[in-house]
Amino acid sequence: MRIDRIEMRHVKLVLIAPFVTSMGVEYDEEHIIVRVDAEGVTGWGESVAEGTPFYSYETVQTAWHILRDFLIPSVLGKDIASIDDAIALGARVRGHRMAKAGLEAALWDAFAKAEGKSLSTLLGGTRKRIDVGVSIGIQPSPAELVRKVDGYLGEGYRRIKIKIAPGSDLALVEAIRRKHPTVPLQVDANSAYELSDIGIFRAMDPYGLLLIEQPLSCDDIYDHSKLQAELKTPICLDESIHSLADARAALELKSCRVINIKPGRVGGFTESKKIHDLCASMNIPVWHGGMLESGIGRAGNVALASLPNFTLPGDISASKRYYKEDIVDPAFEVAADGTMAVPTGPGIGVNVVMDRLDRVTVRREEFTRGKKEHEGSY
Ligand code: OSB
Ligand code: MG
Repeated sequence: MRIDRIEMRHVKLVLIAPFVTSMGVEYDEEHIIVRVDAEGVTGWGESVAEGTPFYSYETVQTAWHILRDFLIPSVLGKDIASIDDAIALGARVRGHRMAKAGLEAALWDAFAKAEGKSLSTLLGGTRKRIDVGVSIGIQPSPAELVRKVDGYLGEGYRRIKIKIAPGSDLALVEAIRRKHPTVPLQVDANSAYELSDIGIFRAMDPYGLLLIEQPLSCDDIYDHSKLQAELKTPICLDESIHSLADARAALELKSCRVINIKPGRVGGFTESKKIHDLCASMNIPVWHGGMLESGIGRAGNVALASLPNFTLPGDISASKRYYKEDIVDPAFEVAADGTMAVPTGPGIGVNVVMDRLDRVTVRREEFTRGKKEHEGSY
């Protein structure tokens, strides 16, 4: 498929409520939407690099630079026979996985549409519906958190994840467990603790959590193995896993018993599938993480989460949980049974609503056969 044109948009989406984690407060989400036009087909992808380097070292600005100056020129105007071809062309770029994943996602959508297949089918998905959970930011009080949990359980969500940070941890778990002794519950520390904080995790161990997500440093695998050896509760790694090699190291070292897959964090759907397959072969469950994506990124997440070893509910919630209005139609919805339909139409299976996309675009640049054609501010 000849890559005729690529467009990038820096978008800024206002969250319906601030999202508070151990990394700080987010009021809006900045991402890059990538559009690829190839032989009459249009593919869409979303790079989940954020406005700030607090979750990952990548930001919208670094991803923009890497896409504009290296990744887009590596494929533009070329005849790409497969996604693996495109990956090989950009492979000299080290790291910058969120930048790579945004372009790769747009190519997957374009290839799927060219073949008239859904992205789920092209990725090897086997489910028509996926189980979804919800990731709740740190609330002003345990009582407020329990109210939020009640609301989401009422909407059908199949599992609750709460963010924790030193000083806002055990009491939150206790408060939820008092009211909901058996509801599937997990915590996410986003790397806020050290091995010397093991007492907190020992104290959480009796509460039957599904897992403890990324308790220790974002680049650690070794200390997590020491922590996991002391706990009944499975550790799940998020930030520490950037590749198949990281996943293998973590599993061989027994640093975790579950892995959270986010295509942006690992460089795209192709690497995600490899991690999924490795975990399946080792009887390690995976689940799909989230980066507060718009409907474009969310569609890709839903498709990937339809693969068979995504056996735990993902951080893939309804569009309206994040944004007043999604930029795709139809918006993503959660049914009363806590499941979400996997789109069946070609590619991502949802339509990008152009006037809504225009309204959230703060910068746009387009490239045609290696030339920068237009750069504009909205
Ligand atoms: O650690 O999983 C995380 C959002 C931004 C950055 C990191 C994380 C998250 C979430 C939100 O937990 C998940 C979602 O999209 O619902
Ligand atoms: Mg996480």
